[in-house]
Amino acid sequence: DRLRADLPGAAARGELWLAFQPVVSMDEQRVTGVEALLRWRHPELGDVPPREFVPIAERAGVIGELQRWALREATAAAVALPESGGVPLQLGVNISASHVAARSLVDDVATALTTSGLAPQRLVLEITEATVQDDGEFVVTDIQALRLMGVHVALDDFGAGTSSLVHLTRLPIDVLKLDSTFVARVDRDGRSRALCQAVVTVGRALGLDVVAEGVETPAQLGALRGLGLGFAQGFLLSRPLPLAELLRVLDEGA
Ligand code: G
Ligand code: G
Ligand code: MN
Ligand code: NA
Repeated sequence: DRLRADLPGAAARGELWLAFQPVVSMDEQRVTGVEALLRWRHPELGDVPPREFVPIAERAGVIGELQRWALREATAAAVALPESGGVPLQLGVNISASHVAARSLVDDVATALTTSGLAPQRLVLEITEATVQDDGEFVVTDIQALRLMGVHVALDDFGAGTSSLVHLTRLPIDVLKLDSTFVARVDRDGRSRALCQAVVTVGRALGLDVVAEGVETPAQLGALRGLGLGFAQGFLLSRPLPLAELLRVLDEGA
C-alpha cells in the first residue's frame, strides 16, 4: 500500500525526525536520560505513528535503513545535550527485533558511536522480549558484543510479553523498563501494585535499574516511589519533545 511504497527513502528525503522523552530519577526528580522516539512526517498523509510504520518497515525489509538513521541522528543529538547535575544524560534508542535478526546491529551501533563521538556508556539500546524470542544464540552473542563495547541494554515493555523471567536467566542486560499496563493501575489496584513490587525485587536481585513507563498521574508516581522504583518516564513528567524543546526544558532545569 501507500505507506509501504513511500517508506523506502523517507530518511533520505528528510521526512523522519526524532522526539525525545525525558527519564527522571525518583529520588532527586532529576532528568537522567532521554528516550529517542522515531517519527515519520509523510508529505501528504501527515504524521504516521511508529506503531504503524515500524511493522511495515520490518516486513518491507527497510527497518535497517530507518534504524541506522535513528541511531546516527540520536547519538549526534546526545553529544550536544547539556549535563544534568554534572552527569551526562543517557540516550535510549529502540531497536527492532528484525534489525537484531539481520545481524547488522553491532556494526551499525559501532558506526554511530564512532561518527558521533558519543561515549558508549551513554547509549542504552531498548530491546523487547520479541527480540529474544526470535531465539538464535546470536542474539545473546550480539548483545554481549555490544555490552563489551560499553553500551547498555534495556529490556523494554517488561512484563507485557511471555515468560519474561526466563529471558533474564540468559540475557545480559542493565535496565528493566516496566510496561505501562502495570503502571496504569498501580495506585488503585493491589494486583498491579504487587506486580510492580515484584519487578522492583527482581531488579534489585539482579542489579538492574528499573524504569516505570507511562506515568501519567501524581498518584501513580507516588505509589511507584513508595515501591522503590528508581526511575520514571511518562506524560506526567514530560511528553516526547522535539530536540529544540528538549533543550529548552533541560536549560530551565539546570
Ligand atoms: O512514540 P510512540 O509511543 O508512538 O512509539 C510507539 C512504538 O514505536 C513504541 O513501541 C516504540 O518502542 C516504537 N519506536 C519508537 N521509535 C522507534 C525506533 O527508532 N525504532 C524502533 N524499532 N521502534 C521505535
Ligand atoms: O514501547 P515503548 O516503551 O518504546 O513505547 C514508548 C511510547 O510510549 C512512545 O510512543 C511514547 O509516546 C509513549 N508514551 C510515553 N509516555 C506515555 C504516557 O505517559 N502515556 C501513554 N499513554 N503513552 C506514553
Ligand atoms: Mn522504548
Ligand atoms: Na516500553
